[in-house]
Amino acid sequence: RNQQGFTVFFTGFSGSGKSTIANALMVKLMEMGGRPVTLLDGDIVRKNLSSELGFSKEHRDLNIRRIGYVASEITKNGGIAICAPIAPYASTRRAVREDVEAFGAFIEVHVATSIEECERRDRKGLYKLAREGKIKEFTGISDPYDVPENPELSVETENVDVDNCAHQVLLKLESMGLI
Ligand code: GGZ
Repeated sequence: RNQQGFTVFFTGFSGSGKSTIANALMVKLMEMGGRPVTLLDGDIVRKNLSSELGFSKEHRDLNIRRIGYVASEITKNGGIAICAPIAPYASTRRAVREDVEAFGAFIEVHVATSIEECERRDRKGLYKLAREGKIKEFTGISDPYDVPENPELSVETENVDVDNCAHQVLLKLESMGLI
């Protein structure tokens, strides 16, 4: 039985469904028992680890590197880390991958829900504020997002429900021999 630690790293727009899928995945992995599961969700990390940071490239990179450091420690100790930040920069995602792969597996999951759909949903009203210029540097509206080129998995929540997305991640982990 494989006891190697690993990190599942979700990336995608605000409102793409990252947190919801990450939570569903966490529940499924916890139900399986065995290794401890730690969720590093975007807004929770920003509240607890990165409260002084904004959304410039420098600050986003710092935020993501902190998440990567914590995930790599969890992975090193044989645990499961689930991360769900936007992580818009490919180079930063690559750096985190390298940090984690020193100790275990890294599974990048692109939550590829389109910006049009995220803006249409606008669950928190942030896209409206971004369009009005009341939030600056908003990812997908006035700030860049590098589309992942070689993620281990790509899912979307326009035509597929959250539970199905989480199940796809489980299948990928199984095929990689991690669970
Ligand atoms: C993007 C922003 C911004 C800007 C505030 N751009 O839906 P949310 O609200 O809960 O998710 C978004 C969250 C993004 O934080 P992350 O730590 O995931 O971003 S990054 O990985 O780039 O560091 C959104 C909210 O914070 N938010 N301002 N300008 N999202």
